[in-house]
Amino acid sequence: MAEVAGYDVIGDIHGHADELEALLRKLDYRKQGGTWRHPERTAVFVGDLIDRGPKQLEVVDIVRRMVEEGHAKATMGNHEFNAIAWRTLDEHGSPLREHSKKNEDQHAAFLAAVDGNPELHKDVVDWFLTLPLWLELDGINVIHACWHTGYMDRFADRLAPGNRLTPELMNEAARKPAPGGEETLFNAIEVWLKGLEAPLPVGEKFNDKDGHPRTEVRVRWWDEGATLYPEAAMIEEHIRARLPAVEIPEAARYRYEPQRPVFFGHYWMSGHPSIQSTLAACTDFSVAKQGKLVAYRWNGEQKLSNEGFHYVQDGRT
Ligand SMILES: [Mn+2]
Repeated sequence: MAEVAGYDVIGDIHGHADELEALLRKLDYRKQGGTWRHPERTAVFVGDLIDRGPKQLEVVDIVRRMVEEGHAKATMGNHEFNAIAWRTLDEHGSPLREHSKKNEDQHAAFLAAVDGNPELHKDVVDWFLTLPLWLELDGINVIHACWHTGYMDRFADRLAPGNRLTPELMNEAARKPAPGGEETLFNAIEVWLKGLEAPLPVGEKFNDKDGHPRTEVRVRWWDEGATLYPEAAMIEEHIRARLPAVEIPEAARYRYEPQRPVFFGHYWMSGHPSIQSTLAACTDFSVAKQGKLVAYRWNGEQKLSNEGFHYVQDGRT
């Protein structure tokens, strides 16, 4: 039998180091010389290591050691992207991500963890910038939110080797282009790291989980059959129930074409871990909202199944 790489794809951690260590232990990883490792397998992190949870730097340390010593790979989440933009200055000396109350609240747990230690803050954020935006591994694709080949075809050439951002690219990636202007790396990052969204029909709006008003809704990009708002919207049930049964715009429709499994996180799933389709699996089951920290243990199968999921909850296996 040909040797197949074994990957354990691990969902959004958001500062929950105890759950991460419990999950790694459950997957037969062991800590040796300060680094978690498995003798045969590689862990793959989908991003969103930070914000919200109680052990920000502990999570970064665990993952970074694994990556640097070759026991794991990791892609960038929107929270790492925002952390870079928070402390990167534009040509006028203003931060690329505005230091507003809302943005500060979202980043508070991480900022508290690096408070008083600007060198550590810089070191961690510099490492975030080395994380690839997506990974094409031996047999699987991995990205934080949405594998969008259209944007990859358009913008991959501009990225640093390994699909990485640079300080120069951050200027473009973090700044919204003028309305009606040509799309930039900003638009691609929005989709890759935050997901494909559709504007709601005129007059519709809702409040998100943090109470912020939204007029756009995330769509189930992995489901090519979902073309009407109530089918496509990733939204709480009571809001979905009142969405009009009209088609989402063409630009918000997308079909995942690569014939290999794709793993992602980001979507705050709840309940028992299950795949989206035999080619698509979300590994974010909301550990930061009393949910589960989830891994999909991939052994080379071309069709994913719910049997692949392993998880911990509240640090318990
Ligand atoms: Mn995310």
